[in-house]
Amino acid sequence: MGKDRKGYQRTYCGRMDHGGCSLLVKVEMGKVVEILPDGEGPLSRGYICPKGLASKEKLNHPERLKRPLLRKGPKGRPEWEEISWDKALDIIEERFLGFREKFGPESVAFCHGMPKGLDLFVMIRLANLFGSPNVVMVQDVCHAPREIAGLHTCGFYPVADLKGPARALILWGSNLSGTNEEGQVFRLLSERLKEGARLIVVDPILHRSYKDRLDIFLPVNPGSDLALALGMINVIISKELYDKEFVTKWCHGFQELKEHVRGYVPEKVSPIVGIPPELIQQAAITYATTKPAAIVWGNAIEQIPHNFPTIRSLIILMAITGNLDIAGGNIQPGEPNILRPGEFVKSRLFPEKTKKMLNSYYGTIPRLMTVPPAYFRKAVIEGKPYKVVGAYFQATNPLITWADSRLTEEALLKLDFVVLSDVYLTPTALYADIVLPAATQFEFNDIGHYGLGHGFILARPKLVEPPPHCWPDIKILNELGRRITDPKYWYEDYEDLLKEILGPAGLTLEEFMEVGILEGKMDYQKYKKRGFKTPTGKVELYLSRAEELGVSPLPEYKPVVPSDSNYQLSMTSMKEPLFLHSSYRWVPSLRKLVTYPKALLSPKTADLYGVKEGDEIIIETPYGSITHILEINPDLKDDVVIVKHGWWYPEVGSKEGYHWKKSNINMLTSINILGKEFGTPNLRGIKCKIRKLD
Ligand SMILES: Nc1nc2c(c(=O)[nH]1)N[C@H]1C(S)=C(S)[C@@H](COP(=O)(O)OP(=O)(O)OC[C@H]3O[C@@H](n4cnc5c(=O)[nH]c(N)nc54)[C@H](O)[C@@H]3O)O[C@H]1N2
Ligand SMILES: Nc1nc2c(c(=O)[nH]1)N[C@H]1C(S)=C(S)[C@@H](COP(=O)(O)OP(=O)(O)OC[C@H]3O[C@@H](n4cnc5c(=O)[nH]c(N)nc54)[C@H](O)[C@@H]3O)O[C@H]1N2
Ligand code: SF4
Ligand SMILES: [Mo]
Repeated sequence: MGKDRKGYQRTYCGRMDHGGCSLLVKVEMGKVVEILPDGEGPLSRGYICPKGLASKEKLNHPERLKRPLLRKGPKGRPEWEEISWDKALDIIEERFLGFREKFGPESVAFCHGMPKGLDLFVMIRLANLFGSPNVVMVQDVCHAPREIAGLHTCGFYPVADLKGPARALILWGSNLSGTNEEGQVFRLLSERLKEGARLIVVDPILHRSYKDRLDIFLPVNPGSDLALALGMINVIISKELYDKEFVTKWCHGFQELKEHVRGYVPEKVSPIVGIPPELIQQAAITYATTKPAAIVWGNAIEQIPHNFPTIRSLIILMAITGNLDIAGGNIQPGEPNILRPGEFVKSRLFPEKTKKMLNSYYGTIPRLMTVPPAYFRKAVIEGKPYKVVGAYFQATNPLITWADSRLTEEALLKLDFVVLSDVYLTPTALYADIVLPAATQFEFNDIGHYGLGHGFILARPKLVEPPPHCWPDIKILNELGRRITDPKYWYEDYEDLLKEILGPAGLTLEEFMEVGILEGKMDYQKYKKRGFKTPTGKVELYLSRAEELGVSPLPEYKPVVPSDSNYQLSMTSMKEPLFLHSSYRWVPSLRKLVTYPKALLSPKTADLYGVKEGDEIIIETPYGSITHILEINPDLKDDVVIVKHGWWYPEVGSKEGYHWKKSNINMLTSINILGKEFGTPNLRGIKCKIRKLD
């Protein structure tokens, strides 16, 4: 990477979504003054979004956190005293070691939001060395279901090969143009479409970016994707469109599957999913007969309690059509030759971890490596299965982002001691005892995409100094590690942690920052040599270990939410394309583009409820109510409300608690129904009603 184009330096975008676009950054007088797209970016090829362009505004924001803060008033109130780093670390050390002594190491939880950089893995290392099995993460609604359902079904996590020669693509509950989900920058999908690949969209809404390039739109009822997939499997098998050779040689339980899906003919599935049977047939035929084809999947398939069978049904589609592990299908990218995450986090020093994790008491599925937030809060509030009294939150805003914000508030109030690191004071930070000011993208050397299964890691070099008292999370954790765990696993200089990872590649940190990207070797159809990594060595259409895992061997559709005549609409969510979750509503140029939280309705549904574009509407579920501004969208299915996720109001100020309840979608969600496998609550397809605010 290094210097390029007359004083611009190259880096990869980070901490604005999963990251991946290459940026050219101009630094003057120690400040980032300009960011441009980089035409030579291997993933983005000249693409950049407004978030990437605006990322420099975070650095010099007047209200950025600049000093460690110690609580002086009651929780929820912004009453603080500025303290030194030494004092902050002394207090954290004393409290965490005190808890370990009194209640055991598991009484301290380490909580992380969306993975942003190497800090997540350093946090897991700290938790392991401290002896706490409880790293709490949003993985219950984000990626763990896909990865682990993949491991149990075909032995790997199958991601769409957008660099390959796909001739058909299904965007299944993924808004790639707005989210660049799974590190798949939208530019790659656009290139495949330009080459003539066919496009099928499965989503209650048809976003503008796909309209001109679309072949088939399946406007699915929120939460019913499993029924749709089973209907498509039925069509593919009954019309004998499956890949007979692959199925015979490499699939376990095809006969059982064939019998099982007889019950899911398109006519029967149609009223559940709200799509005409002919369209289900047409989509199934297109996908099965246009090879290679890839499914690009998003959060919608996993933010539901029945995510395990839903994801399995999609992997079954990939398998029976012969699209698994082929170029242009759904693949397992090879990883670059770097230190493996398990070694980096020192998991071998904590062999009893999985047995001790809070979720193991609820019988979640093996291989889930982080604790679902639902079980963490139950432990804090009820003391079951054991007490959790301390927590360290890093790069997360759970009061807004975890399902059931009321329960999160209760847990935050109940915890004896809360530490939180962020770049800005958030609603959650108002409940912390100590707030730590973090350095962020551009201000320290970081590695992007490590351990995410995307087949590459990206260099994010330090380009400017952070404000004098802001520390990179990696440095904070390194210092804490030296104090509360065996110091021999930590360093004088926290950058040695990055060097550990690069060791096997034979690269120094400087060399890696120069190279920019390390990619694994692409190798298809690996199963031909060594089979699939499952108990039967085949893709398990029928799960051979179902009984032992306590799950059904074939994906079965059962409605999750009973119908309720008081709540006739179905609510679901999507991300704001111009913000990351709850982050950056305080970045001026982005906020100018999206001033209010908006909820979407179709014209017909809006008419039915007597509401107009621009009205402030109340959205109510059995769990709570919030308001959003109404936007009417003709491409949204009737009777569905899409509510944008992540809203609070930084401009209102911390004294007013940022009005964090007012428009926060997770005031409308609950953990009363949780999926057994991953402890996932329902975020897609929640019964609700709306009315105009008087
Ligand atoms: N209803 C509903 N709920 C959802 C979702 C949904 O679709 N619907 N989506 C879910 C998903 S997929 C996810 S991943 C989660 C996300 O949940 P979170 O990860 O909790 O959400 P973020 O808003 O990304 O929180 C990140 C915080 O990190 C801070 N931050 C940014 N950079 C840094 C840094 O360098 N260091 C530190 N210490 N902090 C930093 C930001 O300021 C922000 O406050 O939300 C989940 N919740
Ligand atoms: N701009 C931006 N980019 C992001 C993020 C962000 O917050 N903002 N977050 C990052 C993270 S952590 C993640 S996990 C990814 C998520 O990336 P995506 O999965 O693409 O994100 P979402 O917007 O949650 O959902 C995608 C689509 O699902 C549709 N949908 C809603 N309910 C259903 C349903 O029941 N079935 C189907 N089939 N579709 C449904 C929505 O209308 C939306 O178009 O994005 C990453 N990138
Ligand atoms: S799409 Fe994502 S990686 Fe690309 S510039 Fe925008 S925020 Fe950064
Ligand atoms: Mo996510």
